[in-house]
Amino acid sequence: MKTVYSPLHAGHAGTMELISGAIVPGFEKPSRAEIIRARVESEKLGSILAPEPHDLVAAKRVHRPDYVDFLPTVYPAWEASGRSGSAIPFTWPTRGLRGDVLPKTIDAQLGFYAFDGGAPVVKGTWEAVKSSYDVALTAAALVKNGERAAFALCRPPGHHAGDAFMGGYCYINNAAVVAQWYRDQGASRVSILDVDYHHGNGTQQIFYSRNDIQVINLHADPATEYPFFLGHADEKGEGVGEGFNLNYPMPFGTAFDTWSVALDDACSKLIAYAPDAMVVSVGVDTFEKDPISEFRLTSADYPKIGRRIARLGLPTLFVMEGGYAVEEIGVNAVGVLTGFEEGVGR
Ligand code: OKP
Ligand code: ZN
Repeated sequence: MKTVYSPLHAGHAGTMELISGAIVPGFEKPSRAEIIRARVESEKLGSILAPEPHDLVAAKRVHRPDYVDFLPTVYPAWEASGRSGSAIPFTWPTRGLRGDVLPKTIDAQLGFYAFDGGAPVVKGTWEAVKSSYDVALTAAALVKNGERAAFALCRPPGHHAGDAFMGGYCYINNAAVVAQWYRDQGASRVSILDVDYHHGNGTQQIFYSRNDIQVINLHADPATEYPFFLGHADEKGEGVGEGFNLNYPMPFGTAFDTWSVALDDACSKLIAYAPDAMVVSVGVDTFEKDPISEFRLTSADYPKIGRRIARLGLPTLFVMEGGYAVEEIGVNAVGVLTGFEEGVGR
């Protein structure tokens, strides 16, 4: 399959994050995408294409327009207020506070448009976020135009970003953008299968009251894992969307024997929905050696995930999300894709 990749991701670099009571270099770093790209080449997965530039119309189909317009202004406003490095919020409009009045200073606006302090903005962030969005839409067009599958090597990731908030390394929700884009291009139904270790709270929130986009998440139980405040099994969608959101929370220590049972069940629900196309939010932070995660998948398991997804027989767009064991991220992410190709071939 073809891969779409942009070097512009690399400007989103030198980020800092708060974890375990300390400010440390960000785990979501440029080498992640470079190692995956190198593995795509060495495994001869297929050609690597540059993205076509897109306007922000498709982003505004899933995100609030004021949020999308805010993103490119963040770093200039941060610099204009005399700061450098990582722009990070420290106050959020939680229960009991006003979430409906846009404040006037950049620090406050960052909190207004975020659900946590985990999406730092540095000088090159917007250009990287925009390139990640272009990568996703360009890869989606490949599938729309007849490719069985394509790989959007997105960085930064997107699945924690909701209609009007960033967080958890995410700014624009690439998977949500392309699912909506497929609908706008004429697909009747689209499924999003999110296999990242973390619950894709942004994707769930964006489509929660929709029956034309099915959202399925396999992830660590939010009772004990980030993003903590969404992703429970009883969240099934609302209104006409009821029954079209499916969550499979699993405990720390989950290995492929248990995880794959959830995947099989998810696949049966996906087939029953009969979508015209599917989007896979592919994170490989379920890996046993991931530095911020607690599942126990091995490198040998990732091709099995790809083979299982291939058996669904659907036009498939893989959108890169998480994975922080940088040394093995290429083997694991591309393992899903080569497994898929094997599954298609048989
Ligand atoms: C993104 B993706 C706060 C520590 C919390 C955030 C993890 C985001 C994961 N700085 N960690 O789903 O792989
Ligand atoms: Zn993750």
